[in-house]
Amino acid sequence: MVRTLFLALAALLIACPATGGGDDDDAPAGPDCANDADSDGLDDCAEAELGTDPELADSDGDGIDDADELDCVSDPLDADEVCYACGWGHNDPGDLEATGNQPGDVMADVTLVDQCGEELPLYDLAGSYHLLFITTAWCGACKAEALELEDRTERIIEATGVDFSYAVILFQSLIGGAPTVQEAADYWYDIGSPDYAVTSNQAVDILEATAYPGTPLPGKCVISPDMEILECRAGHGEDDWAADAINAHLAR
Ligand SMILES: [Ca+2]
Ligand SMILES: [Ca+2]
Ligand SMILES: [Ca+2]
Ligand SMILES: [Ca+2]
Repeated sequence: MVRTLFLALAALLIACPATGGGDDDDAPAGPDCANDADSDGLDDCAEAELGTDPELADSDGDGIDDADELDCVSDPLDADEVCYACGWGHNDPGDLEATGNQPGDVMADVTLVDQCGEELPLYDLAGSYHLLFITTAWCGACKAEALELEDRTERIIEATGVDFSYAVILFQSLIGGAPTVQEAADYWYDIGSPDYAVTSNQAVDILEATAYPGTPLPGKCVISPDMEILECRAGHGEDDWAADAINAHLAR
């Protein structure tokens, strides 16, 4: 939905004249592309195209102005959708359907809670490649490996040329039960406050959603921009194979 809005806005900005009205006196009066009546950062012409209220800065009344919602990839016409505190986009295209948990399948939209304490449906990671680093809060060796993930990110981007990120998913707490919100935040801090998502999967359904059986730790699954599982592996080690999996997907 939001991506559609972005495309509409981009097309609009190309199509819109710099000033409204034009030279044709017979043309009906339309929105004024040079005017931003509600001072929300979107001109009246853009608001007409998007369907937002040109007289109201916050069309859906969720506390965030229309232009700010577009900037953070959030729907300005859905009061239930606001900017993520951690800055993710609401990237779920809305048309993905889970098909299974094996390579080649579109995986299920499991619910995560990020390091900012907010729910992050997995499908909001759509639009770019990810390696899901699936582990537990108690696995110290996994946490030591996670310290390397930012460096590995750079190498994988260099080897593939695509937008790529890790996402850490905890499926057990320090004492082996379901992970807590605070444990994801603590884990994120302990591994150097990286830019990528560090999450808890409190429903512990990530293991059903992928081919990774939960042992040995950590599990690793490479996911396409359309949430297709490309490959899963288990255990410690370098992740150069992830770049190979992405390049194989690109070559299809
Ligand atoms: Ca406006
Ligand atoms: Ca508005
Ligand atoms: Ca709003
Ligand atoms: Ca909204």
